[in-house]
Amino acid sequence: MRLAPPPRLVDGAILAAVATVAATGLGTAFAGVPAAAWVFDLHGVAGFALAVLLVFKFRRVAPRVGNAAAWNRTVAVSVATALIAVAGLATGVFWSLGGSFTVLAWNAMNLHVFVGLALVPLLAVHLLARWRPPRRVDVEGRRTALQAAALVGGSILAWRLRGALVALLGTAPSRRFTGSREAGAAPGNTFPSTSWVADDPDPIDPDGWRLTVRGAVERERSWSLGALPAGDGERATLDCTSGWYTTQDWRGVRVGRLLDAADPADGARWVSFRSVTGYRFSLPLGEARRALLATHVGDEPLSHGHGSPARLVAPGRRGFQWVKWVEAVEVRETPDYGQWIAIFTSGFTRGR
Ligand SMILES: Nc1nc2c(c(=O)[nH]1)N[C@H]1C(S)=C(S)[C@@H](COP(=O)(O)O)O[C@H]1N2
Ligand SMILES: [Mo]
Repeated sequence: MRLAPPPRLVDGAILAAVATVAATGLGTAFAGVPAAAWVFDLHGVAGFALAVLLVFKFRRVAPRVGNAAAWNRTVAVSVATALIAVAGLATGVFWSLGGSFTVLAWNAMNLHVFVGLALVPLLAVHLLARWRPPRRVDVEGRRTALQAAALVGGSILAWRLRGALVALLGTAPSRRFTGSREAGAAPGNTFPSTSWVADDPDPIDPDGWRLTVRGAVERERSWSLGALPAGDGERATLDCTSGWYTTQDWRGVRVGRLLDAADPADGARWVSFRSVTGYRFSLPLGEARRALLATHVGDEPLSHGHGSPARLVAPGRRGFQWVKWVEAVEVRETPDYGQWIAIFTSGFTRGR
């Protein structure tokens, strides 16, 4: 006898699995400390569950897709959705097994993200045309509970076996809990240089550069590079969401010292770090105080590619938040929602 759970139950479970991989996939961009490792685990487990559910689904719909007479726009969207889902699973499994490849400028992890982002709208269109909610009869009974338990248990087991397999094969020996692999173990500027989207300013003349602390402060302050307080340092890991990391000794000035000099207003809650390019990102005030504005890495002055003259070092945050080429520190009373646009557009608008 073939195991064939009710179609609407399978479809409902697929929706739940996709919602989970989408939410946790986004969540990984904010998971930079080991305590957040569960986000990656949940992402992986939900991915395995999705793979199993898709086997049931594809077995059911294959005859319809194979029937050329039945093809229309709805079927086309459904097939595209299926292909994208499979591509997402394939790139995810491949990457998490320690594999890597590059097409044009993208590695498996980049492609996994693109495919994941494409899946959400495709699935939404597919659901608008096809969604039938599970009925009571679809979910009733002990059998459903057992199948759900088997699916979740099996997926957890598969995720753990995957971890064991990677360890056994040694395919990703330097991997962090984020899945990122070490790139550039040497101290100094030799690790890779990346930008979120096309951010690539001309080198900044250090003699003309000034750092300004402004916004919700009692006294706006600004320093030339030579006058900028120095002497603070920290060993911290830059972990890019495209899947690599480097651990370095960073040197510069603790942001709290700059803030003290400018005396944040009573209502100050957020600190936004602004690049000459318009790229910007903010941290809550307390965390910003502990962060470092680095001018040096591994005893070398930062190279242009790494954000010279100064870049944010925000331990525990993923790389995209480590703003490069910082020229202003803006103290704010409210969150800066515009940053979510700025990180995508700064490479095209030059920020001015
Ligand atoms: N101004 C600016 N800062 C930026 C970026 C950017 O595009 N523009 N990219 C971020 C991303 S995605 C990462 S991973 C790190 C990379 O730092 P690196 O080039 O020194 O390795 O810088 C971050 N800081
Ligand atoms: Mo990144």
